[in-house]
Amino acid sequence: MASGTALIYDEEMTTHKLLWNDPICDIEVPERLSSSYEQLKCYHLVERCVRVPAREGSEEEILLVHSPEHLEVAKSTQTMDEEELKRVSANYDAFFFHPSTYRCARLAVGASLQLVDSVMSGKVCNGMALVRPPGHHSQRSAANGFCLFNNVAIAAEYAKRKYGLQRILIVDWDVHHGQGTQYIFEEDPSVLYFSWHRYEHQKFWPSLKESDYDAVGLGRGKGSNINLPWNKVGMGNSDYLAAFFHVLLPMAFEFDPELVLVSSGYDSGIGDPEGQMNATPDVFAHLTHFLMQLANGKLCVILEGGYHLKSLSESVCMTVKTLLGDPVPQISGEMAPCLSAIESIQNVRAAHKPYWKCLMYEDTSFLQNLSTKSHLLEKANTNPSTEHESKITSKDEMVKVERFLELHMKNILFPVPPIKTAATIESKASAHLLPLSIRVVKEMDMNEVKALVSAFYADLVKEEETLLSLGSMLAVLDKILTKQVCTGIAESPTASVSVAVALRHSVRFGFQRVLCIFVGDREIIPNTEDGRILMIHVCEKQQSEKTNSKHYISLNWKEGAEGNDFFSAVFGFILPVAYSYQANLTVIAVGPNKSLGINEISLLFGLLRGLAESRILAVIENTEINLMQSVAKALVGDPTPDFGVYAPPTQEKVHKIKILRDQLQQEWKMLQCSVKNGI
Ligand code: Q9C
Ligand code: ZN
Repeated sequence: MASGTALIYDEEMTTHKLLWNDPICDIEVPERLSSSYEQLKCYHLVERCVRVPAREGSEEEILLVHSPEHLEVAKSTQTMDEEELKRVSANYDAFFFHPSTYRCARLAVGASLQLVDSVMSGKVCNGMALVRPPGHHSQRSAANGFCLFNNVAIAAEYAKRKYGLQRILIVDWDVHHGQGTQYIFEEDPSVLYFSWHRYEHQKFWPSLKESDYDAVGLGRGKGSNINLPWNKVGMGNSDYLAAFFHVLLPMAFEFDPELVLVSSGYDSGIGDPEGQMNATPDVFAHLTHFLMQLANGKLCVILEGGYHLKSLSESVCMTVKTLLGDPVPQISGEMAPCLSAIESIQNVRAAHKPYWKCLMYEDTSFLQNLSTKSHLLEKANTNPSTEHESKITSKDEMVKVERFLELHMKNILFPVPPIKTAATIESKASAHLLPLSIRVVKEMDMNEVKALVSAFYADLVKEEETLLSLGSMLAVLDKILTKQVCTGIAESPTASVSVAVALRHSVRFGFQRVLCIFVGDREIIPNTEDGRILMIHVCEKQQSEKTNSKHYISLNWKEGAEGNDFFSAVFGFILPVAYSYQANLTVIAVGPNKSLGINEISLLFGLLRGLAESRILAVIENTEINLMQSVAKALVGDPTPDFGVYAPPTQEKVHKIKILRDQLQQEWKMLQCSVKNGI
């Protein structure tokens, strides 16, 4: 299996620059590239990547997407003087030519294709290309919005031709709408294009009607264009995560891409003068981490916008660090999407209902209440408790942002040891099946175990076998609690006993919020009343008399025969609750009568590595060798296995999730994805 992260950077792409005065274009500076690269060096990330050289994209490659006329105009600018360059530039909306622009744009295309080749050939698993000029506004016959050739669109077309790919996902997290990319693929069902963008009811550039949520694609491409317009500035981490949970991820997993390309603009990050949004650099680690769970990990990140140099470069570092497999930082800020974001999410889900099985039971009755489109809602959002503060405009605010980035990011980004996984291997048989990077630790001393356990579960001390397994679980857990490793696996003859002890021990050790996902039947129900434990119990039938309380949630779920309707539970419920809770340790346990398959459980592990700084304790009943192996792989960061043909969720299951959501969304706010039901 492929491993490693490619990094592509060529200093020559800093030679493209603005030669005259133009307040619209003067933010697209060469330092965007050089300062990002310097920051990567500073955090020692460059040396951990596989260096891949850029190359020039060929004319033939550019013509995959652009017209010969467009190519000729671009080519002709190489020998022009400043006056001529200015004249040609004026033919386009927000673009400038420099004599080196053509060469740089060809390098930007070539760099993107080198990245695709590195990933598709298996030389690396994923990677990032730092390129200028950017691409996503560029159209078949026009430069636009600082973009000459559409790097990502060419990369997608190239991957389709050269590798015969049938499904490519493009995620455009730049704060502007990549209308160029939309136009190129709007009739093409083999490319799923997702873009969120500052829109403000069409007031924000490029101010197009076709950037709204009802532009879903054309002809055979209907349903393969997803626009999520942001109608307010100030969107932050929770709004972006909600967009992933409730829009992108369910659709992306249903689509099941063979390759994921990111139009990676960081003008959607805090401090950016164009975007005016509030998302911090660490959110990009989470977005990257989610996308790494698709397409067997084949992920190509290609730079687009980003105009606040510090915010841009820190965000680039977060992205690359995550591609390398480092622990995902804990996200900052309150976890609740704002009303305007929820409204946009609800609208795009409704618009796509006809095209996606994951949305087939979506309630769209609210549509009748909207006399026309969303601009009527503009005034309706007055609930201050769920609204973000308005834009950052003052110098003071900018200084605050700078200081925040300076302090906050240093903490997160300074060399953290890569994820290490601890295990005590009981059965010799399983040892050779586990990844080599797993560190085997010694079991805890029996007397120590007895002393520890008797403090909260006195009865357990009597059984020798139980004590033995607790000894190995506690040894692993201690390595996690003391931050010597990130993740760990413990085998146990009785998962529910081990989990009960693990939870109590972690809380006693000082962890304030421990999330436990328990799959299967269980005997001991730990006390969750103090709120320091949040239990999500996934089992076939509700077991205890304990009804749903704030901190004990029973998710009665039996995987269908077809096998992957678990997505709706994961994205629609488990992840939103988990992110709302902001745990600092995750315990995932699999007991008897597990109601989920191995793939579902692996996915759960892969996704939950995004939480609690990737600290996870896995407790697995020791009869399950195959499961152990899959879980170990997921813990060390191997990509989630393929799910095969998409099986839609049943109405009954979707309904179940909806009921839970209605019941719990006041408490766990990331569950919100529609504006009715008491918000
Ligand atoms: N009144 C990228 O981020 N702004 N391009 C034009 C005209 C152009 C952004 C404003 C912004 C282009 C790649
Ligand atoms: Zn942009």
